[in-house]
Amino acid sequence: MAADALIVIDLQNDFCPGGALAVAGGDEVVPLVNDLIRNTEHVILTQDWHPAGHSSFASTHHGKQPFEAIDMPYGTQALWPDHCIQGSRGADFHTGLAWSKAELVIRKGFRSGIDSYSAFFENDRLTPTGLAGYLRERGIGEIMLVGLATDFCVAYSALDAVKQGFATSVRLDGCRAIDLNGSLDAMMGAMRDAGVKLL
Ligand code: VGL
Ligand code: ZN
Repeated sequence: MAADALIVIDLQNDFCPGGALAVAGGDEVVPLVNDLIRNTEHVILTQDWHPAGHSSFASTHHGKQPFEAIDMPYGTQALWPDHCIQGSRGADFHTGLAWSKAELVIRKGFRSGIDSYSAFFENDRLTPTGLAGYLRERGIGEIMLVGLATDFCVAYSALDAVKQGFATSVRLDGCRAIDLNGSLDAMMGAMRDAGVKLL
């Protein structure tokens, strides 16, 4: 049976080939995601949405390169190329994505000093985006996740979703990974252990 809601994570130009933080094959998932959109009652999108000079950008930190890490007050933060800057073309949804059915777009990562991988909580794991409340208030209990990237925003969202009590599945063929320092294996294991249904 289809989930009540499909949550499409960060299917944006900057995460697709040619984008600033391109995920290999990121654009390949679009046809499947569009099918799932068509066949799911409620559709929610997330949009990575950073101000220029965001603290997750390597360029913000003197002497740091993309894919290095720094210590932030809330823990370790990976550093990325500048990406998904608010209002830029890179932050737009992939042109082929059938986004217009979406009932909600959750923007995240808009605070300069903190990143947000998960659709539910910022990277301090404490500051809510409002998505859990939205789903509960609408009586949505079962969700399916697809999008980019498997081992960052999709996995963090899935882990928070189960923690928040939602029956959560990830359609892996609707996702593509960054795989930084073994992150894909680590996050697949974490999702499995947490009770995320991996399809
Ligand atoms: C993401 C790194 C930085 C993601 C977003 O969507 O997985 N990864 N910002
Ligand atoms: Zn980001």
